[in-house]
Amino acid sequence: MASTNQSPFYQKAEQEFHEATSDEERIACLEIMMKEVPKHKSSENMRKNLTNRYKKLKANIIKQKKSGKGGQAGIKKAEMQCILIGFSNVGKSTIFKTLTKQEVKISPHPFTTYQPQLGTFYFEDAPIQIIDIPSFPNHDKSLINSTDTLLFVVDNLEQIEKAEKYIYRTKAKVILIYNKEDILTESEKRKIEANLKSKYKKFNYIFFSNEPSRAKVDELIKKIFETFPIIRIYTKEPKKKASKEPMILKQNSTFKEATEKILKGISGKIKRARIWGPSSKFGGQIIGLEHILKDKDTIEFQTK
Ligand SMILES: Nc1nc2c(ncn2[C@@H]2O[C@H](COP(=O)(O)OP(=O)(O)O)[C@@H](O)[C@H]2O)c(=O)[nH]1
Ligand SMILES: [Mg+2]
Repeated sequence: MASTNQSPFYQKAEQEFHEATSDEERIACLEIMMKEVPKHKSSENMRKNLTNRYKKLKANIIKQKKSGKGGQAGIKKAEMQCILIGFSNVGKSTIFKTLTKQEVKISPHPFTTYQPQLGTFYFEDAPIQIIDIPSFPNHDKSLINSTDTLLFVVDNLEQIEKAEKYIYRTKAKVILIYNKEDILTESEKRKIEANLKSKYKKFNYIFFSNEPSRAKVDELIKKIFETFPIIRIYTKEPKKKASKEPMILKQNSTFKEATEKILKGISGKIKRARIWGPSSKFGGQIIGLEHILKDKDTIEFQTK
């Protein structure tokens, strides 16, 4: 396909098409190319060619979905997962980089993020997975519908309603990140805040920017952590210190469930178990298998 005389967007999309590693990515590139290619007669063949490729790829994806692939294909979902969503150029990839300290492709080109980018950040000692996915309308629907928490990034209020059709089906919790706080005047910010508090009451929101203070980053991470219905449980061996990394369990899990997560079948072999922390009456209290755990408990047990 001759790409000389094409727009810079076309050329960039074409280059990214050739470097693409997934059909989703190729489709996103082709969509830009189809939009950018001139509509006059001399490029008719080129348009046909693009449309044919596009249709083939779409058909491929539908076939894959039917055969049970799809969902979080290729992604090992962590116990706590959040996904950055929003329109292009609102600053999603920049937030990804702020949180994970990991490089991603950031550019003023509107469709830079084709493929989900995976990263991790920590709340205290608990790892949280974050994914940067393509912007609306090229977002990954199955990821949005299957994740725990959506980080919905906007840089103006109109985007909230425009995005409604993309997220209304999800069961995930949503945090609204009003980004680019740095370019807002105090009075603009006050107006936005008033709107968020009246019209968009349902959203848990935070203002953010590409140069956030440490306190701001911590505030965002805490907000995200609080959306997950989980508890962190530390384990220890008698006379030793507790584990550094907690195990992550669903809220209201029992001691039995915690031990089973460590090793299947082990709960039947427990001789004596003790607990420290929020669910204990006193440090070192002896508990039974059905004891309900709380966030930040430490458990210790001996087996027969
Ligand atoms: N002023 C300002 N610009 C930002 C901010 N965050 C990102 N940008 C710029 O917005 C553009 C798009 O950012 P990017 O993270 O790639 O957006 P994405 O398309 O949502 O992933 C880039 O030029 C960034 O430098 C911010 O907080 N303030
Ligand atoms: Mg991006």
